[in-house]
Amino acid sequence: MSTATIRHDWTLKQVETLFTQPFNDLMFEAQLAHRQHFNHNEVQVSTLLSIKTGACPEDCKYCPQSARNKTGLKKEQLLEVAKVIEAAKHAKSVGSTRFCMGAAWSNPRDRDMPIVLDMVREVRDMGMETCMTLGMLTAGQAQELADAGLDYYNHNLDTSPEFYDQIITTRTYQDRLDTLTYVRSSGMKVCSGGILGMGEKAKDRYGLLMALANLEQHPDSVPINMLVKVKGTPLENVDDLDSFEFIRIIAVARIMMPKSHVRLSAGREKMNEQMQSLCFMAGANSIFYGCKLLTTSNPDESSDVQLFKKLGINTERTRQYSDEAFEASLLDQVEMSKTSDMFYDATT
Ligand code: SAM
Ligand code: DTB
Ligand code: SF4
Repeated sequence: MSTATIRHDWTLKQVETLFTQPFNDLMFEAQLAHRQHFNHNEVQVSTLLSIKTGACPEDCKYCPQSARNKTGLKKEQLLEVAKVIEAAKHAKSVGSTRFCMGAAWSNPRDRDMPIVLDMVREVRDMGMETCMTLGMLTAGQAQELADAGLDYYNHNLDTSPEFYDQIITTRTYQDRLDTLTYVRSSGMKVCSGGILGMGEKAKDRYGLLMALANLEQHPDSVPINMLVKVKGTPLENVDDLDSFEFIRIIAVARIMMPKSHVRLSAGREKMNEQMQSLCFMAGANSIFYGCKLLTTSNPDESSDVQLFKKLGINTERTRQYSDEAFEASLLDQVEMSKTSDMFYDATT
């Protein structure tokens, strides 16, 4: 089987065969696929901001922001646009190229839309790529976001269709697929992945990857989260997933969706440098960068910069904006490198 073929007809058996082969063979196959489509020493970096925190009506069992989970999280209304811009400026100044704004909503209400659309326009005008995750969308809302210039919409399938109702009951798998259809039809790029380590079986992990890879078009970006176990959520005491199972899933995702960015997402704080490096070898080529995810912590920028330096990894630059915007952002990064040992390779 050619390693980097774009396919949408994966069967469970085929995914299992990929997954269960000897580790070195799997890693080799994933590297071949990765090198066919990407600069394998480049990682894309995105920074997250929670623009509306907590009190979410959905019942996602993993989530610290569900109103049903007593996690002691301080809730916050939708942030002012100025606060969002301040955070985006900081993210840009430390070398991030994409700013992802997340809201603890089932779906945005019509009265929220003008505010989030302003956020999109202003962050975009700063020369950063934009991403939002606001819950389910209507076709009309997806089009409004696309028209405002939103580059990516994140909406995860989270797990397999079979395991899904043990994790969320307040909306269906089909609801999620519908939102992904609206996002794709609006012209935005799709970011969709899931969470591992929620007590699912191996076949559920294969099922998640099948559901993603068998979409009409692969998601452009595939976040693979390791569950962050938050006290007060129903999953706080679930057993840890073996690290090699996680790395193998990254490798299988890389092979099944060879042209997509695979993001090593939540859970990096609990992973040592060696584990993260194996994930990059397996084909992960994107991370969340910055000391906070939405409500939980993430490794700080300097430890990521140090790890990238050890591995000879550069951050991927934004290619879609004008040379002027890119030069400005590059200058920011070079300036940073003088003061904080930032590693960006200005020659690439
Ligand atoms: N409320 C919107 C939604 O669910 O579509 C957007 C924000 S929600 C927090 C985005 C994603 O974060 C979820 O789909 C889930 O995959 C991930 N997530 C939430 N809590 C997590 C946790 N404790 N560990 C890992 N990933 C988590
Ligand atoms: C995704 O797949 N992971 C991010 C982002 N998309 C929005 C969120 C992770 C959240 C982890 C728990 C928290 O910080 O609240
Ligand atoms: Fe709400 Fe999103 Fe958390 Fe589910 S994952 S409870 S929808 S914020």
